Amino acid sequence: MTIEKHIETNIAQLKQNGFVIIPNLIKGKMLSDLCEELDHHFNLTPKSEGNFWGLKTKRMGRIFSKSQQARNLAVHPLVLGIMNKILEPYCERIQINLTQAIQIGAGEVEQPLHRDDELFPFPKSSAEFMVNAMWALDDFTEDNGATVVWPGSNRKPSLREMPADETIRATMESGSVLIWLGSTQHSGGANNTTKSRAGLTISYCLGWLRQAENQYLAYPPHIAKHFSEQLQGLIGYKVHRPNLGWYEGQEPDLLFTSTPDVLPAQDLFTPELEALSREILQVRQQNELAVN
Ligand SMILES: O=C(O)CCC(=O)C(=O)O
Ligand SMILES: [Fe+2]
Repeated sequence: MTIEKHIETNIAQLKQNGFVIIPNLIKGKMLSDLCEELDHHFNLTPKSEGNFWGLKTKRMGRIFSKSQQARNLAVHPLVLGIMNKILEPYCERIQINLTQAIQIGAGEVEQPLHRDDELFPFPKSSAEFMVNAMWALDDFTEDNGATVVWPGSNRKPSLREMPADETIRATMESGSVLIWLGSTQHSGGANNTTKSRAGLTISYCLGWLRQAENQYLAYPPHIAKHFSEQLQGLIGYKVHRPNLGWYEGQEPDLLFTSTPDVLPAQDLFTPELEALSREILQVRQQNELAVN
């Protein structure tokens, strides 16, 4: 199957059910390196505070600084292809909303039901604002905290109590990825085993929204300059055209090289807007010529 076909098939399921599981997308050394990198940091991280985050759960951000493999996952062609297809109708470029590695500890209770797009105070609409990918670092099982998902809740108008008989546990093997829409109701599952369950969330959103995790503080220029150009753009070091997110009227990625103190502001338009503004100027010049 071509990657385009793969993307289409997964999107059809996402739109219908609000989530999709892609089994065993990474394996071998890539998976073991990812787990090793994140394990090291989980061991240093205290448990989170608050009932939403979970009192027996560890959560950590700034993942692209903590794991080289996570940088590769963020631009995985199939996952990024799905994110782009869902979000691009509503923006000029998509961006990273947050990274969070989540280790649900033994005995943790089920997280409160929620939609992730409640972050953005906007009525539920046919547009999607964000989409999440949860990479399983451990096997996700019925008992150890596999994400609880309410299939089809993305198409339901308003939040209501999640009926237990309508929910499923997103069980999957380590190396698989669960993708769910920001409009899908879900929660981190209860962990009724004696071992923790770890997953890595990489969340994407429309390029004109405020990011949940402040990407410029997480990865200031001296750190982000070591990332791939594609990842730099996703973090936000590229203007969302027209004219959103510039530095001194220029593309912010100029900060990765030495920068003169004084810079000219540039139009950072889409090609369509560029053409329109040229056209407006031409018409004005022609009118002036006609008058003179
Ligand atoms: O850990 C999970 O399975 C999901 C967590 C979640 O939904 C959240 O923290 O927003
Ligand atoms: Fe969530």
